[in-house]
Amino acid sequence: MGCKKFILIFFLCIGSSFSQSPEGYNLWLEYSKIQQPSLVEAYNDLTTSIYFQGGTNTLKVAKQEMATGLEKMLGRIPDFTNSINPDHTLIVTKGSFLPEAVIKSFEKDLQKIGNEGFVIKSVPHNKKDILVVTANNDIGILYGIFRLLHLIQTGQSLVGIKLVDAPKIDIRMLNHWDNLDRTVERGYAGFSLWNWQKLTDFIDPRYVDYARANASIGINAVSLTNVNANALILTPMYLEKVKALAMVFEPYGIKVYLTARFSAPMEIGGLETADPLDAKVQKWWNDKVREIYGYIPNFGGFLVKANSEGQPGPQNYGRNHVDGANMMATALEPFGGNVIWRAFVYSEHDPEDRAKQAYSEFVPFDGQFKNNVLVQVKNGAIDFQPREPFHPMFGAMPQTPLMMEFQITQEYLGFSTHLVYLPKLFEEVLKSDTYQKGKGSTVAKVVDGSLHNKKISGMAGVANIGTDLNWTGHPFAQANWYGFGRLAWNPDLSSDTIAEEWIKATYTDDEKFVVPIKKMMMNSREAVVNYMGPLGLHHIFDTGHHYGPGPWVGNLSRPEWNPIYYHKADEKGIGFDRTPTGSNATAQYADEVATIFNDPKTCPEEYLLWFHHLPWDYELKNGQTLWNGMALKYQEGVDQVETMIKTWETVKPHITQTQYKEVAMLLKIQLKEAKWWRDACLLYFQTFSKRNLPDGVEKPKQTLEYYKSLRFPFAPGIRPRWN
Ligand code: BDP
Repeated sequence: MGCKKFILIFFLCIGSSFSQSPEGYNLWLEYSKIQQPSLVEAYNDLTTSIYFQGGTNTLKVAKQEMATGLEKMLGRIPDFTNSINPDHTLIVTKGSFLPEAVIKSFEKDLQKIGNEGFVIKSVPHNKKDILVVTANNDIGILYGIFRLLHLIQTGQSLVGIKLVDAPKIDIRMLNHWDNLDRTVERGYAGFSLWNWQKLTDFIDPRYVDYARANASIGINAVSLTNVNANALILTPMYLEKVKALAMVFEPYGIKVYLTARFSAPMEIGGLETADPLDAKVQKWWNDKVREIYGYIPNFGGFLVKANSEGQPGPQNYGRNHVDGANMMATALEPFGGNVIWRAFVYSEHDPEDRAKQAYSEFVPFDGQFKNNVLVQVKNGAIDFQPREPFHPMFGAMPQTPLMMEFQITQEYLGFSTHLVYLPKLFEEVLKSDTYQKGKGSTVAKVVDGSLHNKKISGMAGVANIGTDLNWTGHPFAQANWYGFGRLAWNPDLSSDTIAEEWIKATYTDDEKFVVPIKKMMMNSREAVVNYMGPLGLHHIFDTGHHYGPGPWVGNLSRPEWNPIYYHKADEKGIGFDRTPTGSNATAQYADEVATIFNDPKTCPEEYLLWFHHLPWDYELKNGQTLWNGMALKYQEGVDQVETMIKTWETVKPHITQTQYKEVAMLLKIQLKEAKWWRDACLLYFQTFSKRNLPDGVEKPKQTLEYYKSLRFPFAPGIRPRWN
């Protein structure tokens, strides 16, 4: 596509992206009219005369965003000028163009904020206070504008403001598990946004809105395609299309990554091998990378799933992860690209506890990867469960940048019908102390690189975005996209703060809505843990699609795909012994952590059955037997959903009918499914415990046979076949 044509389409899209849209489409960028007259007046005073130093595409989109946002919120078209004059109330410009009179008050701030940070500060100028938004680079200005608009939308005072902010993590990335046929693996919000057939000529305005949403929370990288990759994405026909998307994203500071199928040299290159030590294979990757940069000069690099769940990789040729990753890193290095190599590996031929395998395979390679390789590690050692202890690899590879991989899409958390506020889960992991360099060695410090002075850092989230009108299926799942971005920007933020920001920007800042809804969101994660897998139970989902409970499943070809492998229930008790008397997975943690996990008396009860196989009569901290305590937890999860429903009813007056009804209906489904989980799991575990349900736990309405007979051949998100 010619550049001029592209720019024209691009700005047409920006225009159209702000038209009236169905509820939920605008995400946290609704820019609804500020109601309080005193606030409107104060914001109007500050934005009466705006000096906006424009120029580049990034600054153009920043200005456009500001114009739209201010007009919608304050009801007045803002007055921009591009030459400085004494009447200005707001100045937006890069640090190097700040007026002489104020430049001094920004010098120190600008030194602190790096390439992507920004400053929003009120300073005295010409006998009045003016507001200045500044940064070292254009992208910082865009981030600063988004933050300013957020502050206004959420009714915060700008008087005397001094906000100096910069991301703590370099690569803040969404991983889309989107297939070229537009199905989304583990996607519950419709089809893939990427309309490959219509690209390159048709640029869907949603691409722009997607980029706006990401930039507004600081996401600066996206991997477009499924980690179970199809090599065709690396062929010229698709690279043209990827280029069109990359050009839409570029002004928003977003780099495109692609998933690279390890066997691509054979599948699309006509070679007989994909052996990373073969000179022809190396040349193929070098040439391919050069070709990609010809299309996309700011290409980010490759995301690779290799030798995992049947995907090809270096081990097919007797080589290892270092050989594979470094081969690609060598090809990308001259262009500044990165390899993000996933550590999600486990093998059916390895009898070792699955929870131990990634650590065993990767940790010995510490220090051997090239500088532009990041190893991407899931938050826990199994697989995105409602609750897992932090992955033991965090902190254990001091010489290798470890990227965090969270799952925003709710594969194991009720799909897009369950309201679960995930930043609570993310925060729990990030705050966990690895003790790898003594007390205070949190996962957040490993991931942001500060614990071991890493040169590059990253956090990825498996996206929950699709073609649904509201992007994420469940309106509250938008908060998970939002919260992921905010934590990738600053992993030390609290999930509480993020929930409040999101509610205010998305719905209203009326405390009568904010307070109860924040409480509901904050409790929602524990509710899902309770009704799916309390006390450290994990991976007891039904096969393949992972929709609903299937703790009885034990007939799958690979042992570690069977729920019975994980809960190990028998007549004596339940749980996976990962202490030295069992798989000894605890030995992969620092001594301080292992000691706590090894003893059931000190092991936090939320991880009890993750690390211990305990008798049904084992006494919990609250004095209950394990069986009774577990049953009561399942009940508590159901009760918590009932409470969510009641809470939602109380806020009805504060939202529209449509908003109210949508969530009310979804909560009803959640309640039905929470009961399904409780009843199916308790009936099944009861066949081992041989004990009655304690008082307070509702009797199941169906038999175990009924729950076992349920089939869902068309549950969403499952791939029709493995690539
Ligand atoms: C599992 C998913 C599977 C993914 C895999 C991965 O069930 O669809 O391909 O993770 O992360 O949780 O590679």
